[in-house]
Amino acid sequence: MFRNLPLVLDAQETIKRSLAKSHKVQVTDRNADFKRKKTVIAKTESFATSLISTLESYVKKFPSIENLPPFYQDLIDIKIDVNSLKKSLGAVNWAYKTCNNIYSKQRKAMRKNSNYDFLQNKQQEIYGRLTSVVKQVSNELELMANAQMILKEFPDINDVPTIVIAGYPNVGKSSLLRCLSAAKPEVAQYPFTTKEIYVGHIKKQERYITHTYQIIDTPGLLDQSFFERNKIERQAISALKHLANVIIFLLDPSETCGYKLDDQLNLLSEIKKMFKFVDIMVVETKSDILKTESSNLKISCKTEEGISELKEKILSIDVGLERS
Ligand SMILES: Nc1nc2c(ncn2[C@@H]2O[C@H](COP(=O)(O)OP(=O)(O)OP(=O)(O)O)[C@@H](O)[C@H]2O)c(=O)[nH]1
Ligand SMILES: [Mg+2]
Repeated sequence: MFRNLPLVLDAQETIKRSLAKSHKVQVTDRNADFKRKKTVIAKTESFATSLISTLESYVKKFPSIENLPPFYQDLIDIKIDVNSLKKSLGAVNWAYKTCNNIYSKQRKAMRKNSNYDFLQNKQQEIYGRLTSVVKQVSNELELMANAQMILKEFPDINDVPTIVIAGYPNVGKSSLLRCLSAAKPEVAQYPFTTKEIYVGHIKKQERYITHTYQIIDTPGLLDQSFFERNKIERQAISALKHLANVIIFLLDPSETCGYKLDDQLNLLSEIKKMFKFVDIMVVETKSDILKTESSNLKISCKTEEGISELKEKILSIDVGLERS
C-alpha cells in the first residue's frame, strides 16, 4: 500500500539535489553580458523552485493519517510516534512556506536590478537563506524519512474475506499459514518468533471468477489485559479487531508450545468476549503429538492431517461477507 511513496531525503541531500539541478541550467543569448546575468537569475530560479516544490511534495504526498483505513491507523500508532510525526509534518510545511515567501520577495528584487554583482550577491543570499531554513528542519526530515521506511514495510491488506489466525505463542500459527498458502513467515521452536503481521492468500475458482481469501498470521498473545499488551501483541489485537471476518483460534493441547492448555483456553474466552460478533473456529494443532477427545478440528502441519478439511472450511466462507 505504501510501497510507492516518494522518498523523503535528509536536509543535506534535499539541498544537494536542487543545487545539482540548478547547475545544469543553461541560457542562450548572443550578448555575453545578458547571458551572464540571465544565467544567474535562471540558476537561482531553478534552485529555489526545485527546493520549494520538493518540500511541498514531502508534505502533500505524505499519506494523511486520518484518511487511512483503521488497521493502518492502529499500526502507525503502534509503530510510529504519531505526535512527533504530525509535528514534523508541520515543521516541514513551515519550511516550505518560509522558503516560498523568501524567494517570492527576493525574486522581485532580482528582476528589478540588472547589475551583475548585485545579482550574484542576491543569488548567494537566497541560497544561504533557503538552505538555512531547510537545515532548521533536518531532524524533522529525518523523522519523516524513518516513518516512511516503516510505512513501506506495512503489509498489503486487501478488501477480501479475511481469516486471522490467533493464539498463544509457539502453538503453530505461522506453520499453519505456511501450510495453507505460499507465504513464508518464520517458524521457530521458541515463542514470540512472529513480531509482525504476515499475509497469505488462498484462491477458489468458481466458473470464471477467482475468489481470494486473505489469511493473516499474527504475533502470539498471552492471557493478560489489553493494557499489559506490548506493541507486538497490539498488532495482533488490531488485526483481529479491524480485519477478521473469521478468526482461527489455535490451541496446542500437547503444550509443547510451553504454555498450559488452561491458559490458552482463558485467552480463547477473552477473545470470544472481545470479538462477540466474529465467527471463531477453534482448531487444535500438533495432532501428531497429541489428540484430545474434543469436537474441535484437529490438524498437524507435520503430517498435514486436517489441513485440507480446514482449507475447505475456509473456502466455504461466504465471499460476500461483510465485517460485522
Ligand atoms: N509436531 C508438530 N510441531 C509443530 C506443528 N506446528 C508447528 N510446530 C512446531 O511448533 C513450533 C512453533 O511453530 P510456529 O509456527 O513458529 O508457532 P507460532 O504460533 O507462529 O509461534 P509465535 O510466532 O512465536 O507466536 C515450531 O518448532 C514448529 O515446528 C505441528 O503440527 N506438529
Ligand atoms: Mg509465528
